Amino acid sequence: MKLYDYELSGNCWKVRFLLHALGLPWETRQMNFHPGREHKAEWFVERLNPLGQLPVLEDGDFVLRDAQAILVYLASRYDTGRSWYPDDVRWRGEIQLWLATADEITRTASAARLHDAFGFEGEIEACRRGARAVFRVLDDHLAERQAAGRRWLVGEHATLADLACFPYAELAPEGGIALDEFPALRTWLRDFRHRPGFVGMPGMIAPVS
Ligand SMILES: N[C@@H](CCC(=O)N[C@@H](CS)C(=O)NCC(=O)O)C(=O)O
Repeated sequence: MKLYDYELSGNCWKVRFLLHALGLPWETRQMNFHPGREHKAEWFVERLNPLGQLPVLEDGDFVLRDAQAILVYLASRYDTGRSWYPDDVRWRGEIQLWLATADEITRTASAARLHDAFGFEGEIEACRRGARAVFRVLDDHLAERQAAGRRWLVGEHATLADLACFPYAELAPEGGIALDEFPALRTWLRDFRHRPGFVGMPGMIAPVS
């Protein structure tokens, strides 16, 4: 398996996390995302992702783009314990909802981070506003769950829903989005960081166990 990867990308991080969690061997093709913009190179766009985005996974001759799609594929194919993407159809429906939410977090919080930390252009205030709106939805949901004694977005244990939403919520302060007004979200982030087997990202302070 080969992952077209960028170390500082939250979407690549979630895929690396699952590859580690499932104990799968893989090789990495480090892409010069910044400043090289290698994800927009002709060879990459023509052969791997017409959208010019990371991550992309190759599993033999199977090529898949989009972090959420890759998570579903890896969990469905390789998670023999059916833990990350449980078979229960209602849970799957709910997980799908949070996978779509993760994309909304990328569109807003990740764009704000790219603006602040990488100097990308963009409507920074609109991105921050959008991120706060989606974090409000997450925080309200998690507050209800926590009041009922549950820690995770869906079901009884961490699933792809949590993994998909985690990275760009964790990295939101790098885009100038403070998380003080989202206490349930911050509790959930802490709980996820402290799960056994947590895999961090370069530059991140390791969780104290
Ligand atoms: N829906 C896609 C979004 C991927 C995405 O936005 N990737 C970023 C890196 S984290 C990227 O390649 N951005 C460059 C661009 O959109 O032009 C996914 O989840 O994989």
